[in-house]
Amino acid sequence: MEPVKIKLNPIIDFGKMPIANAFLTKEQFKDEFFYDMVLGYDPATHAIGLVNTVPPEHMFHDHYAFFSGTSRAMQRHFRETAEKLLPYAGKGMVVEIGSNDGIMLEAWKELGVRAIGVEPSANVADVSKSRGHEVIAKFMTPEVADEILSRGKVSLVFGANVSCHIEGFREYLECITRLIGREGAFVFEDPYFMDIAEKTSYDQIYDEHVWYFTLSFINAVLDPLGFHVFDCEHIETHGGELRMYVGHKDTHPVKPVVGEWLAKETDIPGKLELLKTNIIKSKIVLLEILNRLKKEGKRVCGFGATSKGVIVTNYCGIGPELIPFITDTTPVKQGKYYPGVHTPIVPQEEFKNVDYAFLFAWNHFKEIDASQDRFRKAGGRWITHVPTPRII
Ligand code: DWN
Repeated sequence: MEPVKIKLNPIIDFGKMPIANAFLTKEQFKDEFFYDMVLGYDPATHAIGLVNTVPPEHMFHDHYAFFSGTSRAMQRHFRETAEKLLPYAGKGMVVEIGSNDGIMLEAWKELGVRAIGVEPSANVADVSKSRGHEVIAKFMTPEVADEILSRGKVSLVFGANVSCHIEGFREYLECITRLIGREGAFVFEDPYFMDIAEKTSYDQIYDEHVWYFTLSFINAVLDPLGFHVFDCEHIETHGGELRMYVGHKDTHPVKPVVGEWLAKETDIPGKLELLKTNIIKSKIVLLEILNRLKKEGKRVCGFGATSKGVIVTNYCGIGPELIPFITDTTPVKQGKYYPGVHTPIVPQEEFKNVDYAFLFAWNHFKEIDASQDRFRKAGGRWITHVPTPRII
């Protein structure tokens, strides 16, 4: 069968955007890289993705700023996921694409399963290697697939928040289906477009996220390869994701739950149009809130210098005049400036003497709220923009 061809028609134009994980020093302001961020849709395959992509070397390199291990809840999540997927690990190896600092490789190690990480950002891969993990510090290519297969049989390939980053998605799936063959499984979890549309969480749209997945799209790409999604489950991480299980059509019958989720994916063009309208409304209301707090002389800061927050601040035009600083626990982000809007980022220890904190890390709300009792007790209030801008 012919491989799919994807042609994205522009739908939502966000204007110029910086690279979401490119935290800057003052000296770097003048050379900052911007691109036109436009979300597009292909009616033939239901692909939703960025019309203009950024070369991966600009985003994933030896100073990548996101370390998966920064959240306790995510550490727990990966441990529980490894336990859940243990039956798929079989007698072969597990391969994790985008293994970052080794948060999940550690879980496999504890479970006594041989796991190989594939991670192109050298600095995070080094953290993982220093913990004794087997990591190939490269992008996933046919050559890397050969290298892995030369090391042994693969039972399971796993990827969390990485598959949506890969521009050559069809070629990537070709590599993975070669790795797992007819018997193995590929399990991946990424932001689900239906959640983004429902929650107006437009801040999931940025340079690293080339694709916004639906089951309909994944099956369209897999079908000519002889594979399909045979199982899926909705998970709450990162604001709503779909975990999909891929296997060969002859060996993995489709479970009824897949049909149930597919049935929800109706009228994707209509949902994109509604998202477009809701994004504009969200910007207006959020700016009203922040301007009012400023007029009232309230002290406001940002909490969590996330990639997502870069989109909200740049799209809405929220600079240090409305949010003077952002706190974050990641050492490599501290002392730097937020892409595009150049808001200073400070250690979390400096999270004090504020009345309102904008939750850029809204996806970690439960963990953050539980850890910031003092802020709440002192009368502090959170601001969020998901699903609609409001003070909590
Ligand atoms: O897909 C991706 C996701 C999984 O991670 C990548 N493209 C990049 C990254 O996106 P993000 O930056 O939006 O991820 P998070 O997990 O929402 O980032 C949380 C940020 O907040 C980190 O910089 C750590 C920080 N944080 C904090 O300062 N205090 C987090 C917690 C829980 C805290 O208590």
